[in-house]
Amino acid sequence: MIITSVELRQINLPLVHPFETSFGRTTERHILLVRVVDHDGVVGWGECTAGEGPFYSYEWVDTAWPTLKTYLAPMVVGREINSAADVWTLMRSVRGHRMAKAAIENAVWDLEARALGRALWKHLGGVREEISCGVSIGIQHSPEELIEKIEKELAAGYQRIKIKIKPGWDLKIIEEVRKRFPEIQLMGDANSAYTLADVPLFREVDQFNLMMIEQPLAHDDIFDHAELQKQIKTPICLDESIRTNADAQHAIQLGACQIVNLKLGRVGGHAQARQVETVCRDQGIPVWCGGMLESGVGRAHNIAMATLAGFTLPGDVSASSRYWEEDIIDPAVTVSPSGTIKAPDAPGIGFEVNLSRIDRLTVRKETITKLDTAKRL
Ligand code: OSB
Ligand code: MG
Repeated sequence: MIITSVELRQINLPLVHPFETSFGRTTERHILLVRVVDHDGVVGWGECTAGEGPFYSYEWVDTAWPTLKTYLAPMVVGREINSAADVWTLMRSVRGHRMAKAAIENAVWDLEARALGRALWKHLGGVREEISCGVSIGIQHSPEELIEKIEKELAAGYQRIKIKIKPGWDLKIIEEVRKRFPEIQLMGDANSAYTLADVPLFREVDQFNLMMIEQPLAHDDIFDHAELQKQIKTPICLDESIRTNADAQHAIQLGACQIVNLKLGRVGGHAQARQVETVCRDQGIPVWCGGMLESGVGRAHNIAMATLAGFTLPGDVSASSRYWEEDIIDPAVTVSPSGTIKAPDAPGIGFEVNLSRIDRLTVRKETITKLDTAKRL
């Protein structure tokens, strides 16, 4: 196939409820969408999971945009591509910027699957027709508010509850939630808010039987997590620290984690995600699908990824209505009363992308074609 154009768009989409983590609060998402078109006019969509600022990772919308425009899109446009799995290689001279790379590569995966008339999840090698879902609940104003939210999500059927923690919103909160819900699958996500000086705190957390504690220490650390894991019983799950399959290999080998949160954008797209999934599965490390407050396009890609064999735990992929008044795909993503999402049968990501709604939400747009590429390179 030959990609004839790459269109970048930014849409701004307010969240139904603000989302607060140890690194900040988000009220409106700035979402970078990528639309690719091939020589037959087949279209594919990808979403960049970079945030509104460089807080979860150094990547954010304003690093991803120029990286895509000036470097990544010109590397892909006009080239003969055998398969979407080869897009990564075309972009290999760019270091890092995995969320930007994932946005364009995933768009090509969607396009390729549509051209073949196949559901993306099947094209990727997925093995399950429905995925298990949990929710990630941000830091609230009070424990009562948190407990109320948990009640609501459990009633909706979600299989696992993740609460965000930070210094001052940790042990006491976990204790209260556990007291109220003694049996549920419960976990905490610290987003790197702690250090090894907090070992005593995590030893206290051990008594509350959490499924796992996610990314307690530095965003780029593996070594200290291994030290912490030696001193606590609660399984450590790594998120931010796992950017490559080598990271996953090293973390597993060192004993830095027993579980991996796999995020499609963080690792650089479907081809890289499959490699991380393979490394983990080969070594008996369960993975689950992380979320980045995605719009429907990114959510649909997450659903496809989460059908791979290694995704044996409920992920942070939940219903569109938890995030948006109205999603940009049709139908919106819905969750069954038993907390599952059915992988769609339609070609590509399997949802219709609502272009007229996207047009209305677009705050900037740029198209890279072969002509521009010839000028630039
Ligand atoms: O650490 O998993 C995280 C959202 C933004 C950035 C980082 C994280 C999250 C979430 C939300 O936990 C998951 C979701 O519901 O999309
Ligand atoms: Mg996390």
